[in-house]
Amino acid sequence: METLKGALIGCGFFAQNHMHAWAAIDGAEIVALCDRDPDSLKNTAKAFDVDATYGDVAEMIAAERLDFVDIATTVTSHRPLVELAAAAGLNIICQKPFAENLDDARAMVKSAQQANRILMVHENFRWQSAVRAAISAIQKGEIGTPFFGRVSFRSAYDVYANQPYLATDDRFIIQDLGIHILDISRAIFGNATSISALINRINPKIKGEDVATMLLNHENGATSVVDCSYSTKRQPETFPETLLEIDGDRGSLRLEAGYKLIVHKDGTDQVFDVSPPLLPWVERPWHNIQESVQIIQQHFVECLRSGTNPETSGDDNLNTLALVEAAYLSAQENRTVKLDEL
Ligand code: NAD
Ligand code: 89V
Repeated sequence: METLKGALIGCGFFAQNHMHAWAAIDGAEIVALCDRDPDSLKNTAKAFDVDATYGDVAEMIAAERLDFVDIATTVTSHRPLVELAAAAGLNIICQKPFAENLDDARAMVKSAQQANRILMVHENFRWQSAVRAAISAIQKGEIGTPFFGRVSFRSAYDVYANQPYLATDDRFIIQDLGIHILDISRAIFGNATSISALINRINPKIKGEDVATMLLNHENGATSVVDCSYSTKRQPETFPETLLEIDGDRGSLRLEAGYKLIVHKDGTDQVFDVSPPLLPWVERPWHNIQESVQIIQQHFVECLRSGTNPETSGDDNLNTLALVEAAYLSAQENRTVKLDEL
């Protein structure tokens, strides 16, 4: 089988993880890099031994024979880059947040559909092995039908050091991190019909909100609370773990700090260590997220090979993005927002 050829667009902080993961994945290779910043481009090309480098995406697409592009730029560039790649007949994996707003996201999905190409969002938190273990226990019916969940991410880790835009953008925690946690809630309970959100800014040095508490009503009647904070000083510092408490009609499940999964059923607890493996290229505490990058990119390659729609496709991600938009609207207008308003 021929190796799929891809190009990375955006060689910044997080793209280094993409490159390590691509190097570990069979059946696909990154043959070209693009970044507007010459230093990032040069350093990434050197670190991963890629010869073909470009400062302009259109030039790269015209010059290279590619099967896919991996878009690892920040959100403002996602729509033009996705549309350019789709128009060139390329498959696309695009980082989250997928788009700045729902109209852009819908247009991006349409562009890939019209080109008959696969468009996947790099929505990787639901692919973390610990989260996946919890989701699969629930899907296997271990706790019966889930009716309540708390999906929680609370930390005071200094995320601004590596990603300075998180401190200066108007929107912060829901758009950057809450988007993952809302997506995990969707992976467990399915789509939501309404959301109520409260937001706060505790850290005076940043522009956006760093605390969000959201209440979701799901189509299947379940309720979930999705709570996120980057101003929670605690021991142990759990960055970047998502903690879960899920109640079902036959039992309950908890994913606790330290990747401890507890399934309670028939009156007893079963305890599992679901710590992510330490891949050769990862670094604590990011190893959890880094492993999920490799898993999601592997899923993308499998979808390209089989021609199937990815689990976290652009189309699917419209529902996660809608929750983000609805949460901001809810917080702004201090009311419950129905998803069908958007
Ligand atoms: P970054 O600013 O470090 O890197 C982005 C790079 O893209 C920069 O080098 C910039 O020069 C380049 N770029 C921007 N527009 C371009 C264009 N049109 N053409 C070519 N190059 C362009 O950003 P980052 O922190 O690496 O974040 C990138 C994305 O990854 C963001 O959307 C962020 O939310 C996401 N992210 C995801 C995770 C995750 O777990 N899924 C974690 C961290 C960051
Ligand atoms: O995963 C992310 O999207 C990152 C972080 C973990 C810092 O929130 O931006």
